[in-house]
Amino acid sequence: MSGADFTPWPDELAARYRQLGYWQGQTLGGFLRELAERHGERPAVICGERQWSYRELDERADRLAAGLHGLGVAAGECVVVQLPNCAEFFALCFACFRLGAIPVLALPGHRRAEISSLCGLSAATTYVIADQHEGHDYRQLARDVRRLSPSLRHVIVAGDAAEFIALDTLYAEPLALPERDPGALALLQLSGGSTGTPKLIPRSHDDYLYSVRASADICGFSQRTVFLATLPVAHNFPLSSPGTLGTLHAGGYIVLAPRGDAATAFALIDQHQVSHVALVPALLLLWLEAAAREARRFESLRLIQVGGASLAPELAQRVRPQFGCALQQVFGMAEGLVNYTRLDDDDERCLRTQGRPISPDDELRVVDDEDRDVAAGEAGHLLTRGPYTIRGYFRAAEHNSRAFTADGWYRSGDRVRLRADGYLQVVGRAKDQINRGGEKIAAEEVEHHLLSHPQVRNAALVSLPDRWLGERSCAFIELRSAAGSIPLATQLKLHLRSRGLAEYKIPDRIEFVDSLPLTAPGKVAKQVLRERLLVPATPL
Ligand code: OOB
Repeated sequence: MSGADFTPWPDELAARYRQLGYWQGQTLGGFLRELAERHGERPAVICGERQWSYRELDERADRLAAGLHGLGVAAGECVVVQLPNCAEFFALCFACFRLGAIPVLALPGHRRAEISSLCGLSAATTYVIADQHEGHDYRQLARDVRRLSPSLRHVIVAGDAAEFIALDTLYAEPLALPERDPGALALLQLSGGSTGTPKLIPRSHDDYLYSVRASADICGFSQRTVFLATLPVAHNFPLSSPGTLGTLHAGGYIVLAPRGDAATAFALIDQHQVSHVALVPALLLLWLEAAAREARRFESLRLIQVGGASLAPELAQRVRPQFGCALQQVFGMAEGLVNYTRLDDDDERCLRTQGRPISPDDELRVVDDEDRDVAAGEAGHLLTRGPYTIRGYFRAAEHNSRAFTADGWYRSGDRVRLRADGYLQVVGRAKDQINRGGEKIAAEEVEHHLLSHPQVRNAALVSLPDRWLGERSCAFIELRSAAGSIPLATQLKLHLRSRGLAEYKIPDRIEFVDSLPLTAPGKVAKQVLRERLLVPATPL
């Protein structure tokens, strides 16, 4: 990888992070090797009827690395991984780590628009999918993506491969592969984003593993931890905060849920005596309602972590009475910084704050619109730097000059209050993004797709408060002259789907307006639009 791909930390800080033991000089491939030596036959991953021990996962990673090598996948090449919660996800990611190939962690909900733009940005040579999941046939998606992505050479399928390569046929005799550089790029996470095109987040072995180890310690993960992965495992929260990797680090085991709904999850909790789970607030709400209906007890649960979107204190306070376990709030970002309430925090902190950072070396600033520090305890924009927060997005020099300050602070786009006790409260968001039940939608990306419709003159996507998801999306549309056929809301949605946009990005509501309100510099006044949505509609 060249310097332009991956902005390094300044040398003196890198030296400090090593000296303090945050960066331990281990690769993710080496991490699994060490765990397999320590935990051998203990279970590591449970996926439906299948159970893989640490030794088996380690061996599968070696054999898949050899298979990928045999296909011609080389160190430094990007591999777009779009798998549901299944054991193969782990075998494949660790195979990439050992080979030095870079997994690009796509979400199962992504479709042609997202995957082809990830392939373009990363020049991926390989795309890994499941045959089908939740009624969607990913092989059809792969056919479309392949047409649009000249760099793609291989499509690998877990399950029935059709004309592609079956993942199961790739297991080969292990090879002696060279050790990778722990400071090098290990994986690319997806940014929630606020711009027209997705951004990739380059994480190194050293920095990612630090966040995993430190998170597992903070969250009390141990050999007794049984972690239920309900959110898509490619997401940073269930992957590393402490998530599945933190569970492996602690010597516990992962139970993979194919989906997050209460019926599926509750059955798995009973069956495997699950102790830890990570949820977004929208899922917590569904679980609370289902548990209350069924008057359920959850003897094995020790900790429910909730993060990814704002958690209302009213919801937070229902956790212990309903589930009989502790609640931990998690405020994190795939770019790095993760904050946790601590296991011994009092109720006030657990219910009303979003925790404090992992590391003593996480630096936080809260600033006004001119980057001046606000008075202590006042709300402002959160900027951060630290041992596991990136210094720049992948191949995005121009965007980096806006998303980071000249001295390397990441502009999170979140508005927070930093309390005297060091705890953060998230009070809002300045970035142009909709947080739909934890799924992030970059407004500009959807607006660009809407503008591609011949009848749309201007479009603005804003958030709409929602009891179940926290926020939904509403598109305000200004049409071109009445000449020609006027599209209906459903036609605009069809238009977006035909462009291959993920379903969660399709606007929940569409409002046609004569003209969009503008601010003085001529930008759409989104605050005015959001306020309009709060005024009850006048009956006709
Ligand atoms: C997590 O990561 P991303 O990259 O999907 O999204 C990050 C953004 C944050 O900048 C913030 O806007 C929002 O999601 N967010 C929260 C929150 N946790 C994340 N907003 C309010 N309250 C919270 N507790 O979402 C993520 C990554 C690692 C751990 C946990 C979440």
